[in-house]
Amino acid sequence: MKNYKKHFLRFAEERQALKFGEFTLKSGRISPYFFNAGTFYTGEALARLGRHYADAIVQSGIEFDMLFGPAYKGIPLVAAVSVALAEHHGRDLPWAFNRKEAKDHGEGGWLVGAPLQGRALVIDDVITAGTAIREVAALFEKTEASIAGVFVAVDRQERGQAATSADGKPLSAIQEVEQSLGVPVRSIVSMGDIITWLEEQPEREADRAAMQSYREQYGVDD
Ligand code: OMP
Repeated sequence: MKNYKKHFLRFAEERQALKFGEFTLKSGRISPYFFNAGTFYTGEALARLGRHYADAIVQSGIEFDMLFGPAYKGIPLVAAVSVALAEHHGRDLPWAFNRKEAKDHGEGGWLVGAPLQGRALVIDDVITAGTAIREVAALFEKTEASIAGVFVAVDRQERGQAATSADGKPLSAIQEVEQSLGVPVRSIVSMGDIITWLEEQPEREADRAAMQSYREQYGVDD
């Protein structure tokens, strides 16, 4: 596993963003781990998080003209990533986010920030079933802009609703989104990375075993 992934996992655990235990997901599944992007709530933590995303985004090679953060969790993330790309990678790009409730006074509308133009990289926290990201795709249909790709912190690599690959294997929710939207979806780390990281720490065998059995029940392979 690459060093930047390890650094990110250590940082996420330090901030208690990554936790092991028993958590009920939006899907109703009971998960042995949870990633909560809401815990990066100091200036320093958010700045570091932004740098982690920015480094991984640059490494991914995805090409884009602007950044977009879906309400609500994507809003601080897209701001932090925009700052990190400008300060650490010399890429000063426009960024925008949506309101969940469109405003009917003042400047009005559902979009805040840069006009949606060109290829937008969507920044979000986690994809489990892909529901949230499909809502973003519906928003983009009303605009001239296109989605260049989606970048999240954690790909949970859970099985999607129905689709299978050409060889009949189940697709993950992210793979389903990639197929239906026709864009790359990338993450800083995946569930597979978290398992590998736990394997390297023998004292954490119980967490690793719980992760593995969840993966066998709901997951897809790397
Ligand atoms: P989907 O819309 O099903 O892809 O779920 C993504 C959302 O689930 C995230 O935006 C969170 O609200 C929530 N979530 C987490 O934040 N962290 C997790 O580890 C798991 C979930 C989840 O409920 O699946």
